[in-house]
Amino acid sequence: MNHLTKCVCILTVVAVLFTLSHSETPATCSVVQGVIGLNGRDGRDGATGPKGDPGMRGEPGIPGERGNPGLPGKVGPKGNPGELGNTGVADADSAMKIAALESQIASLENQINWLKHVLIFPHSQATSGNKVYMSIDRAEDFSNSLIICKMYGGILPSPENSAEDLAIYELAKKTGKHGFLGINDRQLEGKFVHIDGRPAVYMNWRDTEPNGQRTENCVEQDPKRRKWNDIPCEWTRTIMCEFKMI
Ligand code: FUC
Ligand code: CA
Repeated sequence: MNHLTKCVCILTVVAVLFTLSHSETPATCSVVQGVIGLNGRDGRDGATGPKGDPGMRGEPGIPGERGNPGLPGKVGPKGNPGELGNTGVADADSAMKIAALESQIASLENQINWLKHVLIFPHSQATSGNKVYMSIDRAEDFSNSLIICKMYGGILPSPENSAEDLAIYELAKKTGKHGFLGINDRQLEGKFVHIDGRPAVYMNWRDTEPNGQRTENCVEQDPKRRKWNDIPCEWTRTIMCEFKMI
């Protein structure tokens, strides 16, 4: 049965019932065709559905930073007392051995220095007593010559007597060049002193020297005449150095 037919039948039944209730005569079922009704309204929305399931568990968090290191442990217990020392005789023995070794080391150091000097100053050598004079084939002013001699553990030649002056002259003769002595009057005009400030007692001036007054405060050895002359310290001269051997 379609929708329209259903409505017609319902209206018919209603009409019959209405007629029966308002008539005194026995009811006779006569079918009357009614007017087609309008469409009904849409039905109301259904009730809200049940609550959904909870979501999935989240990912675990990133691990935190490492904590600070703990404090150092407590100080350990005090150590046991040391063993008894050797007897006095053994100590003295060791001290003597150490002294002997130290002396040997000093001697070896001296020999090594000597070899170094021979290698560094191969050109010319001259000796007087324990002093050795050597030259380098290079010309410098007084200050630089002094620095270079010091660098190798020496000084500029500073003769204390005739023998030493002779040895320095022999060296100058070998090089054929004038060379500075350490003796100078840079500090006080006319007062000639050694590098360490001691007054020069032995001197070997050429006639009329020293004559430089304020302008010539350094001294050169003459390679031909074995005599000294005062000259300006700024002039350059072939380097001669003096080394003391033990
Ligand atoms: C020689 C010396 C002078 C001066 C001069 C620079 O001529 O005789 O005294 O030292 O060098
Ligand atoms: Ca002079």
